Amino acid sequence: MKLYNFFRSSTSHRLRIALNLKGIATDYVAVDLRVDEQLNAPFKAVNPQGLVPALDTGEQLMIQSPAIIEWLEEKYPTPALLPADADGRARVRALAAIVGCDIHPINNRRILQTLRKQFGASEDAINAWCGTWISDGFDAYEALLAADTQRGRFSYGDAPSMADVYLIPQVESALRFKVDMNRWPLISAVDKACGELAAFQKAAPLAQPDAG
Ligand SMILES: N[C@@H](CCC(=O)N[C@@H](CS)C(=O)NCC(=O)O)C(=O)O
Repeated sequence: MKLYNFFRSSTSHRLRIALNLKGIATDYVAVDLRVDEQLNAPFKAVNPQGLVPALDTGEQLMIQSPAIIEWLEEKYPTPALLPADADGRARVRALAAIVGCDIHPINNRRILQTLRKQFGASEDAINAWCGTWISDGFDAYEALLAADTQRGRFSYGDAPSMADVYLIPQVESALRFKVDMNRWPLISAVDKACGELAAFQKAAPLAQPDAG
């Protein structure tokens, strides 16, 4: 399989974590967002949306990290990234959606470029924008962790789940935008637990061949 991605992209990062947890090796194809390579014709032929990641399985070209991660879960069910029961699955998907639907999309590169170019936002303003939406989502995520009477070492129980797959890249991005993580001790503890696992270490931005 060929994985089109960029080391610092958090949606690429989440897919790398899921692939590693499932033990699936891929060929790394770097798409350099710093020079807008995602908008060039060769990559647009892979993903007409001009967004990473994309996964070429040899049989299908797949886009949209949530769809690919759900596909991985169905196709390679072990180890499971979703709980066995419907209530648990709804909980894990809700945690993942806080990041995937409500934090990441409004802090994405093209949104920030529009704020800079069309609305004249300074880098301080950009950091404040990202900090606002990260804090909003992390406050809720932390509250949900705090209310979990069965809380384990990870976002849901004692094994990494789809929620962690989404959360950890967002923590990485929060640090990049100079957000103080001390405000969320439970999220920070989950980040630490994940950071001890090879699947997360190997997926980290700085461990990728295009890091720089
Ligand atoms: N919903 C998409 C979002 C993908 C996405 O936004 N990717 C970002 C990197 S994290 C990207 O390619 N940005 C390029 C740009 O904004 O021009 C997914 O989860 O795959």
